[in-house]
Amino acid sequence: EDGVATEAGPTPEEVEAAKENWLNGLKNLQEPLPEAKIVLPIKGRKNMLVTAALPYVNNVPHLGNIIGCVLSADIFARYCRLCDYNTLFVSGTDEYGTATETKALEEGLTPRQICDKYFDIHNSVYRWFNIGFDYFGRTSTDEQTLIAQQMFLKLRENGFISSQSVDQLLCQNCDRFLADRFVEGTCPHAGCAYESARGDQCDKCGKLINATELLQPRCKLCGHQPTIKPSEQLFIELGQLEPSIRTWISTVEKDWSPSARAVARSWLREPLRARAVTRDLKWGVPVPIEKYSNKVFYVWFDAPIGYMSITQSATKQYEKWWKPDKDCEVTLCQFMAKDNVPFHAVMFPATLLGVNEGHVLVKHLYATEYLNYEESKFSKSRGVGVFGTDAQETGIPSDVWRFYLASIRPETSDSSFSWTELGTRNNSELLNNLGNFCHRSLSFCANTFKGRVPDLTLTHADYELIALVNREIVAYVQHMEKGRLRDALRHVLSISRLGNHHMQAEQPWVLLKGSDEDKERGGAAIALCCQLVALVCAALAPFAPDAARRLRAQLGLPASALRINPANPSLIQYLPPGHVIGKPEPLFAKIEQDLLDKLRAKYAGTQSERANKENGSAQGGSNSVADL
Ligand code: MET
Repeated sequence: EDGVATEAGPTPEEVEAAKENWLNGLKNLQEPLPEAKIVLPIKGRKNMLVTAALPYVNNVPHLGNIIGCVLSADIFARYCRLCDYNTLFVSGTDEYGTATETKALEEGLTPRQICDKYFDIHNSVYRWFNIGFDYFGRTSTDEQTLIAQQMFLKLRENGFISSQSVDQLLCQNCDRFLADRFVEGTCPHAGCAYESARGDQCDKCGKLINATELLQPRCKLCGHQPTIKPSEQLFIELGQLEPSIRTWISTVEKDWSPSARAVARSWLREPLRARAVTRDLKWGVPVPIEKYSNKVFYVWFDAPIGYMSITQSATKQYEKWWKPDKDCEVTLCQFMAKDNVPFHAVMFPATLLGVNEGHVLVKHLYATEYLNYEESKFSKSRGVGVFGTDAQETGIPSDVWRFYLASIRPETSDSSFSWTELGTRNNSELLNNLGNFCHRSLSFCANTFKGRVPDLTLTHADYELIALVNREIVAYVQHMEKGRLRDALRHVLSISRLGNHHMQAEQPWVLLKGSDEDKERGGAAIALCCQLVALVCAALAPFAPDAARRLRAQLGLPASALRINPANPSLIQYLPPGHVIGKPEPLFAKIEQDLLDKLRAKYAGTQSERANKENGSAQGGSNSVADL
C-alpha cells in the first residue's frame, strides 16, 4: 500500500473547495501567536499542554523509550505549533525512588550525583534528537517538594488518606527497609521458582510479587536475610474516589489511543483498592507530617506531580496551565508507553480529583505498545539494542532516526526496529520519493528561472491535482489530531508522490524547449511543484525538523510562512507571486548496505558483550564500566 488516500478522482465539490482555498486560504489562517519567552495560556486560543512521560533518570534511554515518550510528544507538539495552537511542551527526568538509590550504590555515588550525571546524559541525547521541549526539567527540585506536599495535605484534608500497618522486609545488617528493588529471592509463583526474582516483579515469569512473599529473601546490598517488620504507611483511598474516576473516564476515553483505553478498562474491571503512597526510603519527597517524617512519597505518587512542578520551573506560574481560569481552556495531551497508562489514567487523575481544586485532567492519553530490537527485546538492564548515545555515533542524521522511528511507531501493536528497514525507508522514501521531488522542483526553478518562481495560472486539471493533495493533508491532520503519528507520516509521503507524478506527467524539461505556450505550461508545472514542496516542508517539519529547516531556507521562506489551517487543511499560496527561492541542495543521502551490515554487527548482543569484544581487540585494556 502506498498510502495515497486517492482511489476515485476528485469530485466537483472537492475541486471547488481546492480553488477557494487556493485563492483565499492564506487570509483564513489564524492571527499568528505573539512571540513569548514564557508560554502561558491565552484566552480565545486553543491551548495545548503536551507532556512526555518523565524518563527514569538512572540509565541511558534506548530507541524504544525515545519513540515511546519524548519523540512522539515532540512530533505532536511541533504539529500543534504548525497549526498555531498555543503550545507548552514539558518533560523531565523522574529522579526519586529505589531505582536511583540502587544505581547510586552500584556506582558508588550519592543519589544526587547519579541524578546529575544521568540528567546530563538524557538532556544531551534529547538535544541530539532535536526534541524541542519548551522546558526539560527534573523532579528532585524544591518546586516538586512544595507542590507534592501541598497536594498530599489537601488530599488528607479532604479525607482521602488513611494509614495502615504493612509487613515489610527489614535488613538489620544495613538498618534499612528493603523496598521493591533492594531485595532478591526465589519467586513464590508456582512452577517458576526463579532464584533471582526482584522484590516487586519476577523477571522470569513476569508476575508481580509482594516482597514479603519471596522465598529465601536476601538483601541486595549485603546478602543477609531480612526479617519481617511491620511499618505504618499512608494510603490513598482509591475506593472512595472510584465513582468520580469512573464517571470522568467514561467521558474522555473516546479521545485516548486504543491501547490506553484497553489498559484503563482492564484496571477498572476490579474495584479500586487503597494504595500506599509512602515508602521507607530516604531519596524522595519527605512526607510533611511529623509522625511520618522519616518516610518519603512513593515515586509513582510524586512523579506525575512532576509535570506540574516542571511547568512551575518553566513558567513560575504553573497554575495558569494546570488550574486555568474558567474562560481559558487548556487541553492536556500526554504521551507514554503502555506500562505507564494505569498511573496516568487512574492514579494521577484520582489524586487530582481528590484534591478537588479544578485541575486539568488528561484529555488525550496517547500510549504506544513496545518496540522490539531486530528479533529480540530492547533491554536497559541487559543492554540489548540501540541506545540514544549509540544513535549519535552511527553517523546517520537524527532526522533519519526520527523519521524511521515514527514510521514504525508501535501504535496498534508491538513493532520491530530493523537495520535493513531503516536503510530502505531512508533510501526509498526520504531520498527517492520526498527528497528527490523537492530537489528536482527547486533545481528547475533555480536553474531555469534564476530562482524566481514562474507565474502560475491554474487550470482545471491543476485544481484536480490540488484536490487530491488536499485529501492527503486532510487525512494528515485527522491522524495527527488523534495521535496517530505514523499514519499521518504516510500522507506526507503521498503528497510528494503526487508531486512526482505531476512532474512526470507534465515533463517540464520537454515543455521548456517547446513553443511559447509550452514554455508557459512548463513554468506553471514547476511553480505548482514548488508550492507543493512548501506544503511538504510544513507537513514534514514535525518529523524531520532539521531537514525541514534546511528546505525552508532553500525555499527562501521565514518559519512563520509555513503553517497549516487545521480547520480547513489544504494547499495555499505559500510562495507569493514573484517569490525568489534560495539555493537548492540535496536533503538526504543514501545509506549503503555496507554501513547497515557493519552497524548490525556492531550492535549485536548486549552492551557488556560489546565492551568485552572491544577490550579484547584493545589487548585486554580494562576499566570498561560494563566490566565493573
Ligand atoms: N519514570 C517513569 C518511566 O520511565 C514514567 C513517569 S511519568 C510521570 O516509566
